Amino acid sequence: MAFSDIQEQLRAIREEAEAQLQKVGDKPALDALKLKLLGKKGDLTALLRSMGQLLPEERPQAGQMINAVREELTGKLEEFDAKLRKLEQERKLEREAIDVTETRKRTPMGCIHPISLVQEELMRVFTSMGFDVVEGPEVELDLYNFELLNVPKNHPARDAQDTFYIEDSILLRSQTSPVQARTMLTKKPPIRIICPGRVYRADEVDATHSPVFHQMEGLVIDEDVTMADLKGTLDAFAKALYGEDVTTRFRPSFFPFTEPSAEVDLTCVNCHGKGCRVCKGTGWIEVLGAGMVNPKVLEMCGIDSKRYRGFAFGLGMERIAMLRYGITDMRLLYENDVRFLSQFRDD
Ligand code: 2NM
Repeated sequence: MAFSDIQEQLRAIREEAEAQLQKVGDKPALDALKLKLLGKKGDLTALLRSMGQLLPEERPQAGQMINAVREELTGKLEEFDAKLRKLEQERKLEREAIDVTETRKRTPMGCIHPISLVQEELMRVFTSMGFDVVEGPEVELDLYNFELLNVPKNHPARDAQDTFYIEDSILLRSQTSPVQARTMLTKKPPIRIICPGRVYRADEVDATHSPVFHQMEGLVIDEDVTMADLKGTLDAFAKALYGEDVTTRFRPSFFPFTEPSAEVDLTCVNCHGKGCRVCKGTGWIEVLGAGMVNPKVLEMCGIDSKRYRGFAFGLGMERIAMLRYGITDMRLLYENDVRFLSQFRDD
């Protein structure tokens, strides 16, 4: 081994390195080349070991030359490594690119059930008049559903033919008034509440009946509350819901929990009173029951009937929804056919 051999081999290593580097396409190939050139068992290390065969005075210069090549190659490999990393980063950005202007199919949105729409609107109208919304249990005691509301023991409504009993004195509420009885027992007047919710009656399903339906009942108790306040409240409600030309008509009726009692008609919202098929030519449609709370009910619920009186009313939300949206069969409200429900979207 002569000095010129070292020179020749260094030239060959550099040439080989240059050629191999051209072929490197990824990090593993680069690492392999690095090992081959600069590793412990690599070409340059082997050359360094062979220096023992040189004359002692040749060794320092040969060592310098080998180290210079090592540095040069190290630099080149590092440069190439940086280039590879930059390339990989660019590829990654390209792969992950998101076109923010791309238009996509819209996610189908649900919509609000017509009964919920009606409940929301009724709550909006009555809360704006100062009523609070109160809810209560659907599984009730006979005490709150009937007894405290002055419904006598022999009344047909209490019959298992009409009401779902769970046990002797436990039932599915047939109206939302038990919530009002509970409120009277626990709160001091003045009371101004509406109670919306689900109620249960043993009815066969048809176009106008369902064993489960939705009511909203209202109750006002204060000193000096009169039938005129009831009439004014329901008139305001009718106008808020259907417009200024709609009013109410009271017809005498009977409920055990109110005295006097009335059935309340609204100006037909379809023909505005002229007479049509919806109102059967009368110009009026029955929508509410109402009356002055029976003093017996006030007393049983712990309210002094000498000092306080009250009015109450109740309506079926299905009926309001059917009138509002021109639905002629109540079953549509419970079948949850998307073709029906999707007509009530408000977007
Ligand atoms: C109606 C009709 C008339 C009513 C009465 C009461 C209570 F709890 F105060 F006695 N709540 N709701 C009432 C009165 C309900 O629904 C047709």
